Amino acid sequence: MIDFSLYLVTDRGLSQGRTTIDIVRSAISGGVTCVQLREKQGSTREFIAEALAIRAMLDGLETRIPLIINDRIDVAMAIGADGVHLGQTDMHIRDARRLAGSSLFIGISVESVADAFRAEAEGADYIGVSPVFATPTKNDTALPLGLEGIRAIRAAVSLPLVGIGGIKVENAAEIIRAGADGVAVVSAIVSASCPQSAATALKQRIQSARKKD
Ligand code: TZP
Ligand code: MG
Repeated sequence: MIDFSLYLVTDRGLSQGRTTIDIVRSAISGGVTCVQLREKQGSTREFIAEALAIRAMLDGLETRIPLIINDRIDVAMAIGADGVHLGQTDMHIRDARRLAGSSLFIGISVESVADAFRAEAEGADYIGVSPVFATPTKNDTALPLGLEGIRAIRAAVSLPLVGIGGIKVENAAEIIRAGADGVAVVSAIVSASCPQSAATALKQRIQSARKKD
């Protein structure tokens, strides 16, 4: 089972000139537990080359950190990733499952309770509640679901659940207290001057929110 506590989603456009692999390495040393490589530009070959480099870096670490590929099940399968993360307009989970069988964890972003029910019925392994808060990082999101959305989806399904969208150190604890198993962030880590310290601060909020359960 994947530890979704602090889930880093990459974005080269927000990396301020630093490489994705350096950001991922720094963020892991601060406590990131799971990494999603999200590449919206560039060729398939470039995506695969980057994914392989990150996979090799992760394989050299003492702690096993899972690598999940955004959107592209072909890339995920080609590089032996741990999983693929799909959106509501990507391949249906049942089709992804037909291709990947049990070789990949399959996650999906859900924008409503109905999406979450469907994801569970179709065999998703985890869901992302998307977006929890408004965010400038992604401009085609549904309306923010808020903490109420996390609570409603938590009550509806038993799948592991992460919140994504507008999550920062200041509001990370609320996401956990609303019932999420983890928080997924882009800019809070990718754009931070020190991704390691940003991850440490987030992780600390997540862990203390759990202790107060
Ligand atoms: N999916 C829903 S919101 C989002 C994605 C990829 C972007 C989240 O970015 P940030 O910077 O953590 O708000
Ligand atoms: Mg997608």
